[in-house]
Amino acid sequence: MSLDEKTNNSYDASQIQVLEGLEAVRKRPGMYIGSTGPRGLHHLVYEIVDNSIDEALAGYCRNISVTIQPDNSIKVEDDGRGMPVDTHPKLGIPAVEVIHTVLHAGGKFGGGGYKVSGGLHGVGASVVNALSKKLEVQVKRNGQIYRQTYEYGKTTSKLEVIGECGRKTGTTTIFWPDEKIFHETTVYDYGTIQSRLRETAFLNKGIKINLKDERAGQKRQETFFFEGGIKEFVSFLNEKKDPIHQDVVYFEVKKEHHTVEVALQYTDSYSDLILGYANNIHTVDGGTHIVGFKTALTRVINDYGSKAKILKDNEKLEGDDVREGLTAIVSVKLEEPEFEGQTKGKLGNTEMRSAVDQITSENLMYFLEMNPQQGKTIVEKCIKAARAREAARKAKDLTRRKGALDGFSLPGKLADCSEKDPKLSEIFLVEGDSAGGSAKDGRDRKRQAILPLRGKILNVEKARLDKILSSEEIKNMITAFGCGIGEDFNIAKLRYDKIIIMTDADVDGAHIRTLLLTFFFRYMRPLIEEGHVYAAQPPLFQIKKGKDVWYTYSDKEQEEKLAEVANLPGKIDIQRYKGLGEMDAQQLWETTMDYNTRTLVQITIEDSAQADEIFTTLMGDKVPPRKKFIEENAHYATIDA
Ligand code: 28F
Repeated sequence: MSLDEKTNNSYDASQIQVLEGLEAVRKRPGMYIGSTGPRGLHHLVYEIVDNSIDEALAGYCRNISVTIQPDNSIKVEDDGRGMPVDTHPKLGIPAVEVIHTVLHAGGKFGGGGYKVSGGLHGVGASVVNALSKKLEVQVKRNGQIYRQTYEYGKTTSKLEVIGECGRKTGTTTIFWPDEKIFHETTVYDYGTIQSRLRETAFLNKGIKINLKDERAGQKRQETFFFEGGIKEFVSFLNEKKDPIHQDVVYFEVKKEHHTVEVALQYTDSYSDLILGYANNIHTVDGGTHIVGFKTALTRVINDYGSKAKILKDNEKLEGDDVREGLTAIVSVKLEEPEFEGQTKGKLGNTEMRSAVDQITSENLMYFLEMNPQQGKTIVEKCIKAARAREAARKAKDLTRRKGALDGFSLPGKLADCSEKDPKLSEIFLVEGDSAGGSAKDGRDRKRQAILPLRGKILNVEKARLDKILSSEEIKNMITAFGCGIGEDFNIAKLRYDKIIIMTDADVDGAHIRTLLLTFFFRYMRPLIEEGHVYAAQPPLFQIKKGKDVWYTYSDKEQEEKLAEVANLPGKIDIQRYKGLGEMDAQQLWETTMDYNTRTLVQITIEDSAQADEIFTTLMGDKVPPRKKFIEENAHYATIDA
């Protein structure tokens, strides 16, 4: 059937394809944007911005602006060439309409540059359109301003010229997310968009990205523009650390089918932060580019160290030694990236391993030879790390010989549970011996183990592994959990499904919880990543009236409960709990440990770079950044925790 025979109530193949495509997106949005929670909501922004980034990487766009509008709609503008508006030869509709209504259309493969921004390979516009209750696109091209509108992905107006624009060109997209899809929330979070746009600007040097919030009471705006790209990204990540050498090592090598860009700088910290990207997508699970980088790093530091006579011939530095205190960004851009793993967070292209290895080897060796003073400082830092690792290994072997660290003899303070299946058992880390005693008496002995912690544990942010392993509390936890530490860590050996931190609901309790989380984040990160770590929520108050007893867990709940019981008979008695130790075993069980009545808060990491920054700021040894962080975030730490 030719197009002109089409009547307006009949569908030809392409219209049916359009409807099916967008229906598919609306039926299973998670398949296209990961989730329909806040992360999926923010993914809509990234998809549209990626299209502008592609236009910038093609060399036609210099400025991108993102605006959160008062009604929580998002406006993205770029000054690229403007989406094409000519009529599609087969479909008989404008190209801009095809891009917004046909799934898997708009992919910008072929032609000069290769599409490098992440996400759905340019199909983002049609997915965002399908998941928006309204979307408007304006194109400045050929001296005219074109406009078209859609609702739930379906065209609601013909492409029309609404004005003139002289020589200006570009694309502007405004979309209103569909609350029927994003039922959890359609409210955008400035900080989330801010950190993503900042990261995007770091990864694409020279592109100016403006962010503006126009919502009442939170109006603000800022611009991200980094000529130095990932070199400035490393400096940004190291702002709250102490670099041990002057320059950020930086090199970029463009080959015919891929580009490799690396920036790195060592600090006096004991942990490493290595962020990998492929086509601007953060490869959270690493991949071939990261393997290649790490292999080259270890080889070059050893080769340079022995060539410069800083390393003795028998001294050999291991991977962990050369990564201690390292902040590095490895960003690769390639035509056909292969993402692997459950969350597609791992780069699979085998050619990138050797490519990154070879480029890093040549350029890092060149930097060290041209900067011998900085080279010496770096190698000496790695040697110190190696010596500490040796000391830690001796400490582990020593304690292992005494049988304290291996899995067979558990620490005396641990009241273990009788259940042997890790999936069914949980361990409470309890602050203080008295609360520990009540927890032991009140618990479910079959499935609940108790490990009392005496006061504050060591702040691992400021200590090396050998010192950490000299702390009894730390050793007890390592033994009790059964899954080792650092590079020996093996989550498969974890002896409990839940690790529940139970501390007083006061400042000291919060400090102990933070110290524990710092230890887990630095030395047992998969515990948090796989959702095994929880915080118990003890009650703040007990209300007694006659023979009735209630427990409340926040000031707000306390007020509500008092109002609720106000006109019940009998004298009221209110007890504010200063600490866990004020509860007897029965109360502790009922309020905080009983599976049916307790509240547990699961600890998660949204963004590892951000988490690294927070632990460095809060637990590191630079006071000004900590003071600033606490001032800026104190309002989150309400009493109604
Ligand atoms: C606010 C969001 O989406 N900007 C875009 C362009 C420019 C071209 C283009 C986009 C379909 C398959 C080519 C213009 N002139 N901002 C944006 N700017 N898409 S999306 O073409 C998509 C076509 O490949 C463009 C010449 N070539 C490309």
